[in-house]
Amino acid sequence: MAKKNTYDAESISVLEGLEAVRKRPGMYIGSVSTKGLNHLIYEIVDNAVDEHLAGYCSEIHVTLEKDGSATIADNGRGVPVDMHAKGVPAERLVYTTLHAGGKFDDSAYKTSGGLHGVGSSVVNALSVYMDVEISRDGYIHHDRYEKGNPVVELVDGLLPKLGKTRKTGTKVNFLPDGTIFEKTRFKAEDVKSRMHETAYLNPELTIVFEDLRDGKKEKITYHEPEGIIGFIQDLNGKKEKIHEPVYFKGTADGIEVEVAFQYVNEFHENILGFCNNIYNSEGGMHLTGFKTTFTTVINQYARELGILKDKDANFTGADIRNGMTAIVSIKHPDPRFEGQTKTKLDNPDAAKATSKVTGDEIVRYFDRNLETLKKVIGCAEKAAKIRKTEEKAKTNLLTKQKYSFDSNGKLANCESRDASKCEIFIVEGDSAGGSAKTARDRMYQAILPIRGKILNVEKATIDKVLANAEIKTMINAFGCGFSEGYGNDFDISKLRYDKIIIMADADVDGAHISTLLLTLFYRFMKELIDEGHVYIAMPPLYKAMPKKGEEEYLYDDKALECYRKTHEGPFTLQRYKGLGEMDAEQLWETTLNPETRILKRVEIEDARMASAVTEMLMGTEVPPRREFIYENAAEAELDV
Ligand code: TSJ
Repeated sequence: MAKKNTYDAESISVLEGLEAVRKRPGMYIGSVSTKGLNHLIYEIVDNAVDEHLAGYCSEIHVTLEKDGSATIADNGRGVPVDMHAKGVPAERLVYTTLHAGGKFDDSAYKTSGGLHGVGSSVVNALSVYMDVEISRDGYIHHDRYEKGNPVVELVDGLLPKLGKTRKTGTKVNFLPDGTIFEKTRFKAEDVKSRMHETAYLNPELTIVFEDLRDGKKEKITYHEPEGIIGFIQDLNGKKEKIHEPVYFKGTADGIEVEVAFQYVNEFHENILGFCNNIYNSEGGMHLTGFKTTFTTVINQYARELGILKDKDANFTGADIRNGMTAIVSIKHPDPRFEGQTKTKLDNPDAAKATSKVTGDEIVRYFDRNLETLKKVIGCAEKAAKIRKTEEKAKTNLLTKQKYSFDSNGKLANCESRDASKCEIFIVEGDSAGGSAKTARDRMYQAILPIRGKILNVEKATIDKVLANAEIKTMINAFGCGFSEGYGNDFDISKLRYDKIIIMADADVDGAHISTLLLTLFYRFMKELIDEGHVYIAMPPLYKAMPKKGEEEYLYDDKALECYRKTHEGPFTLQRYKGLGEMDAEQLWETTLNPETRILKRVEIEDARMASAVTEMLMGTEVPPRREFIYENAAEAELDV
């Protein structure tokens, strides 16, 4: 942006800055969906975490207030309120200047930082109001903003005082702007999960979460003195562990590296990267450094121990990480991010530092813990064996697959080849599939009926997965292949549909099918989810037919309750038990027609959740699976 060359250019650019945030919020917080909304809280919390990392704050309170606002309070030093060179309190600059944080940070080491280095000023700009109380120097100082603009009059250039206090700390209360966000209800589960994650990454910090909405008084304290070791144990849950968690930490080139890992008896890896306490869902250089060195070291050991003979090829990286759960957390003074969602750590020195610390520390550890080393190598041997068998199976199946595409009669494809407009509905059951084929918009909507329960892909090996007819049809139909531990043949640019819509009954079986499909996508086509192509259709639960007036479809019990309250006169209520009960016209109106249907986009927010999803989807119990589906379903949004 060109800077205006006038005497007050500085103040103009400040306003322009916040205006820009309101104009293009997505640029600053990723999206204006619930995910972006929750990020407002994380952004503020990250500031308080910075204060903790600076050594001054031990507690952070996060409260979802009755009125829909959020309050974040810490017991740090309090944001400086003294007059700044520009004639306003320092605090004003923090909240009105984009990226002001660093200016007041004398530690030169800004260890925390939001999604895109977003500041509290962004939260301010996107809030109806933001109320700030700073306890410091014996007083509670007060400031308030509306849509980013200060509304409190200064007293001799300083903030007014609300009273005296012996404490110190910063308290911020804000209400997100409903004209900017699609929805303004924070999602408690996501916030809790993120706070728990933050507690694991900061073992000396206590985070108190409270949800006071809907007459609730939920209060949870997160304190995890075991740090990332505790995180690993939590991630691994009830899985069968191969050894005790291994932990190490070290510093190289001014970059602090902390790692914990533990192998479980499973067929995949789960390695999470964090930089300055922020989860990097797309991974990055720190993971590269860790993986490369881990592979090299284990291969060296395997040769020294005679497990790999001269003639044997090395284990692949994926062999070695088979069954591994790991957290790689680094602190970098100047992190750069790239990737689709700007969550991939891009600093080459992060790879170097992680590599160095990992090399030094795992050798030190394994030299002293041969039993663990042998178990780890055992996992790699097992994986290598399976890989070799599967490589054969895969080549066989893929060549066969090419021919099976046309002969697969079940897919009723759409006519358009414009992927940006096409949708594919995966429909449970042949009867619903039949109605859907009649009802659909043939130009843009494809229907793929699937029968019964598809394979549980978490439990099956890759050749079984690929041998499953329905899964094969899906892979073929989507057109982008699939990826798994041993190779990445997935190419999202070839995706033939903008929306992949799961259409299942609103009952336990339906939830089970949705869950299995999500697991399949998550494991073999994760980018479909990451890039927001996967949706769940929300067929109505009821149809209300009043004696007088228009019929109305009701999509959940809340809607029914509301209908009962607002509707006068008698009406009959039809309850839909399944998609099969609807005729083609009803199906079109309620579930297929983009003008009237309700879709839920499937989003996976953070590390714990991504892991919990596979966990949940994998287990054998039914209740948590339902929870996953319905919890998301409750957030259904109109797709217009
Ligand atoms: F996001 C935010 F800015 F709104 C915010 C900041 C919200 C919350 C809940 C806390 C904070 C915050 C900032 N807590 N603690 C601080 N610390 C400082 O800003 C601070 C204090 C003293 C000094 C110093 O050098 O004396 C330096 C800084 C950065």
